[in-house]
Amino acid sequence: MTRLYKLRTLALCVAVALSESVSCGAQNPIIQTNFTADPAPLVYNGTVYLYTSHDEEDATGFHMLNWKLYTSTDMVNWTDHGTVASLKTFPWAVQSNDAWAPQAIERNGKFYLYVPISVPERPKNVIAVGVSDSPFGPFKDVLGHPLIDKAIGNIDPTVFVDDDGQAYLYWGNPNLWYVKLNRDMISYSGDIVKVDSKPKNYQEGPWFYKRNSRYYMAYASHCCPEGIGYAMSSNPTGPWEYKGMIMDPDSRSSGNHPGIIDYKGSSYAFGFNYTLNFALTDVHRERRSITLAKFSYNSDGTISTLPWWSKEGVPQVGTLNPFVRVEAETMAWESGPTTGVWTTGVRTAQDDKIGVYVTNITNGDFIKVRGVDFGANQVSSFTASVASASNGGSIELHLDSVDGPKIGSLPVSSTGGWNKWKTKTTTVSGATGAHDLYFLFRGDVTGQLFNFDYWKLSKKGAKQPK
Ligand code: FUB
Repeated sequence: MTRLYKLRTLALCVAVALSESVSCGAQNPIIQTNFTADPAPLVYNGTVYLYTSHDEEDATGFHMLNWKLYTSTDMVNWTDHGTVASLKTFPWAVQSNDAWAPQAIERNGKFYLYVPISVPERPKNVIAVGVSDSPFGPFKDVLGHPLIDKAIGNIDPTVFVDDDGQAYLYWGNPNLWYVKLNRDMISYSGDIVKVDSKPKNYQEGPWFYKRNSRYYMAYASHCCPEGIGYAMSSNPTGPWEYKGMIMDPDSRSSGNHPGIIDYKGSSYAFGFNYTLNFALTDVHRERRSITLAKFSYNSDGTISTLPWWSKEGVPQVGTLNPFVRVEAETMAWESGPTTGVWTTGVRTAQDDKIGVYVTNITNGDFIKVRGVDFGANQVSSFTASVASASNGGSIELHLDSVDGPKIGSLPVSSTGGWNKWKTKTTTVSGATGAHDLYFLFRGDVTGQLFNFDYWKLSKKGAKQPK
C-alpha cells in the first residue's frame, strides 16, 4: 500500500468518525450494499434468514419494488442472496411502488412470504402471500389475488404458528387486525378481527411471537419518529397488555419497524435507521438501513428499554470458516459508507447463472469479513472466482484493518468479459488464529476493476480448487 493511500484511508476514517456519520469500526447498519428496511428475520435450520424490504436508491418518498434476503450464522457477516420476490411476482398489483414490510415463515418444508402491496383501485392496501419450496425463493403467487382483501391500512403482516398448529396473521396501520390462517397458510377461516386492546401508541409494523409460553406483540410505536413498543398476553388473540418501550423514539430515524428472534442462546432486535442516507446527504430521503441490537429478557419475560442503535452492533457468534467456499457478498462491512462516498463502494448484482456477486469494485474499495479463523499456521493459498473486461487489478488480503499486515495478493487480469468467470489462486502466508480479513482492491484504471463471485483459503498440502 502506498503511503499516500494509507494517509487517505486514515484521513477519511478520522473525518467520518468526527462527523458522527459512519465510523470505521462500525457494524450497524448491518447491510451497506443496499438500502434495506422492515427486517423480518427467520431462524431456520441454524441460519438466520433476514428478509427485508428494499428502498430504491432514487427514493425521495418510499420507492419500493422488491424484497431481498440476507443470511448469517454469526450475526455479523451477512450474505446477500438478492431479490427473492418482487412486485412482478404479483402481476395484478400496482407495479410502480409499495413493496412494503414482509414476513416469511416455514411450515412443513414450504416457505410462505407475506407482503403488503397495493391494487389500483382504492382503498388500495392488500396483503399477498408468495410460496416457495426453499427459503431462498423464488416465491410464487399461488393465489393470483390478495390473501387479505383491500382496505385502508392493510399493511405490515406478521405471522406465527402456535404449538397447537393454529397459525395467526396480524397486521395493520393504524389499527391492529388478525385472522386465523388455515393449515395451508394461504387461506383463512373465521372473521377478520379488529383488536380492541390495541397496545398504547401502536402505529404499525407488528411483530408477533411466543417465548416461554408468553405471547409478544412488538410494534412501531409513537409517530413520528417511531420507537419500538411491546405488549404481552397469555393468549394468542389477546387481550394485549402494554409493557413498555423496547426502544424510545429518536429523531435520527422517522420509522422503526421491529423484528425479534432468539438465536444461538441470545436474543436480538432488528430495526432500521437512516445512517447511510445521512452519510450521503443532509436531506431526509426514504433510504433506510437495517440495524441490530442484542438484548436479554428479564425473569418475568419483560424487556428493558434498549439504547438507540449503536454503531458497533452486536458481538460475533463464533468465527467464519474460510476453508470452504465463501460468497464474496458475505461481509460485515464495505468501503462505501466508511469513506462517506457510498456510491464508490462495492455493490452487489445478480444474474440467473451464478446468482449474487460483488461488482462496482474500484481502486481502494474494500470488503471486511469479520472473525475469520485461519487455524494454526496452515494457510497456504487463496482462490477467488473473478471476471473482468478491463485491465483488472488485484485483491490484497490484510489482517484486522485495511492497512494491517498483508498476507497475500491475487493479481486479476482481464478474463475477457464482466461475466466470464475464472478462478485464480495465489499463495498466502503468515495468518494464524482468528482475524478480521480485509480484501483491499487495487488497480490502475479509473473505473471498475473486476467482479468477484466467491473465495476460499486452502491449507498446506490440500488439493487446489480448480
Ligand atoms: O417500508 C414501508 C413501510 O414503512 C412499512 O410497511 C412500515 O412498517 C414502515 O416501515
